[in-house]
Amino acid sequence: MLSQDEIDRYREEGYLHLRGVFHAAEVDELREACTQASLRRELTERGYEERIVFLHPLTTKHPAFKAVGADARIVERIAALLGPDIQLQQSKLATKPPKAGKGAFHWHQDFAYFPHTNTDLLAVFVMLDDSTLENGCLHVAAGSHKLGLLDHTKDGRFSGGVSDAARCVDPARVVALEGKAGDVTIHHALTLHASFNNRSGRERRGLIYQYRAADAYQLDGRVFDDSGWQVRGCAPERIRCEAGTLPVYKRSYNGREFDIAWHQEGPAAKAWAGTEVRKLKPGAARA
Ligand SMILES: O=C(O)CCC(=O)C(=O)O
Repeated sequence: MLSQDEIDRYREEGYLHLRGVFHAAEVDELREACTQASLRRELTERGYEERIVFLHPLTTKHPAFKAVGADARIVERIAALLGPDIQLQQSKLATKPPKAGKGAFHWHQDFAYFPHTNTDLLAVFVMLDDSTLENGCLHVAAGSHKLGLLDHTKDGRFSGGVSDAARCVDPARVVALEGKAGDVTIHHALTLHASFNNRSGRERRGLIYQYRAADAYQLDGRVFDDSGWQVRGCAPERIRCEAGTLPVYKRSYNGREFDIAWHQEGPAAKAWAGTEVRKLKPGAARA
C-alpha cells in the first residue's frame, strides 16, 4: 500500500521512488529470464549493443515477467493512484547498450505515444541493474505532469520527443532516479522524462509496465498482445473522458507509416482511401 504522504507526493511531483520492492532472489530470477535464448536473439536482432531497445510484449516472454505485471506489491500500490479497476496498457524490457556513449532517450511524455480518453495512466519501472548516472538512469522533471500534453512534433510529424525541451524542462526540477536493483519507480503518463547515454560499459536493464485506469480508452498509438490485460478489478462498463482536445499525428514505426485511429478503420475502408467516390447530385438522395 502507498502511504498518504506517497500519494500526495505523486500527485504533486508526478513520480515516486519505492526502494527494495523486489528481493535479490527475485531480481536474480528476472535476470535469468532475460538470458533465455529467444530473448537474447531478439535483442541481438534489434541491435541492443548499439541502441536502446524496447522488447514488447514482455509479459508474454516469460512467466516471471507476467507475474511481476500482476504482483500485488505493484498493483495494490497503484490502485491508490488509478482506482480499483486497472489494466496493463503495455509491457517491455528496456535495455541500454553496454557500449559507452550510447542509449540516450529524449525528453517525452508517454501519453503522447498512446493518448487515451483520460490521463489516468502511469509507468512502473523495475530496476534489474543498479541504476546510476553513469549507466543512464531515468530522469524525471518533477511536477511536469501538470503542464498537460505538450507538443511532440517536428515538421508537423510525431517525433517521439517533446518539441521544446529547453522551455518545458526546468533544470532545477530534474531528478535522476538512481537506485538499486529491485527498486521501483512510478511516473505519471504526462511526466516529462528522459535518460542519457550509458557510460558504464555494462548493460542497464529495466522492466517497464504501463498501466491505465480501466475506464481510460485508448485513442491512438500501438496495441500489443498484452494490452488490456485486466490486472485488478473489473472491465469498465463506461469510458471516462476528460474535456479537451488531442492532436492527431502521422506516426511511423519500423519505417512503416500507420494511421491514427488504428482500430476505427477497417481494411476495406483503408484500401478505398483516396479512390473515386461517386458523387450524388444535390437532392439526389431524397429523389
Ligand atoms: O529505459 C529508459 O531509460 C527510457 C525509457 C523511457 O523513457 C520510456 O520507455 O518511456
